[in-house]
Amino acid sequence: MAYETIIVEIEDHVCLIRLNRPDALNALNDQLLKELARAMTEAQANDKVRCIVLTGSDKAFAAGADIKMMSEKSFTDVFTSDLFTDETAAVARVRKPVIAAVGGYALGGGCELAMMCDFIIAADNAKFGQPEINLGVMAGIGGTQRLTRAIGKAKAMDMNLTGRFMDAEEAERAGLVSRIVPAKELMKEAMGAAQKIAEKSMIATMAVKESVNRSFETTLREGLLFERRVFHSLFATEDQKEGMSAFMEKREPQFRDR
Ligand code: CO8
Repeated sequence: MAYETIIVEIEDHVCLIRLNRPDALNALNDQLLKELARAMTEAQANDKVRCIVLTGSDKAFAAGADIKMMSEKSFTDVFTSDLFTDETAAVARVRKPVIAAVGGYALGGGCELAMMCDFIIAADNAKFGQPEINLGVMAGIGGTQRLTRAIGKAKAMDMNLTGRFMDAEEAERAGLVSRIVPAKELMKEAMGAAQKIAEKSMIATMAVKESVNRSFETTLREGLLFERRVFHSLFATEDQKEGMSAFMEKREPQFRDR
């Protein structure tokens, strides 16, 4: 079934997913989140895809959950429907690496969606924020949890309590984004990073993702043990033999995900 609120392209093993509700600054509504969840699940299942890039427009990655859609909802509506829960879980569940390429506004659910990705590359015009407090509510899909882990309590409290926006430079200083580039180079940079990842052994890139994410869920001792066991297991792969042989033979490795 064709998508209406996102655009999906696959180029050189990279799946590019572009949020596409320009009239609403890519505000996240039911349809968009359902389509995004489907695209992510399909990218995970597609053998040709080795890395995913999620982006929006020059003006907005996403300006939050769709306020028009939410405005009439009651407690019972949101509590019983698990608003957005399944769809966003599908995004966070993808095991292949996912890069968020953020230009313009990443606010509320938009900032939370970017944080569900593995790392964020920001354009110099990017603005991050959790302005739900201005609407009489609060973040609901990670803005008090993932943001606090990413930038610490002081800044997370500041952002969530005041609703102020953080520009790209502050976001990089705070550890929310991994790199900043001029806005017109955003997609080149993000696709370049994705191509680099796509050239590696996907067994190894998926193992890295799982291991880094484990650090948020466990103690240091358990995390180190998990990391060591995953490291050991990579010695059962042909890609480990290929990678190390290629280094010694001074040639580029040809990984085959085996
Ligand atoms: N929802 C719906 N429509 C939106 C949204 C939004 N979040 N953001 C922008 N739009 C629409 C505007 O209504 C406008 O539409 P129209 O032309 O029909 O009036 C169009 O996009 C352009 O917006 P503006 O004219 O406002 O553009 P500006 O450049 O003047 O301002 C801003 C851009 C600053 C981004 C401004 O639009 C803004 O403040 N938007 C709202 C930001 C916000 O509050 N986001 C948080 C939303 S709540 C949320 O995300 C909760 C997530 C948790 C869900 C939990 C589920 C369990």
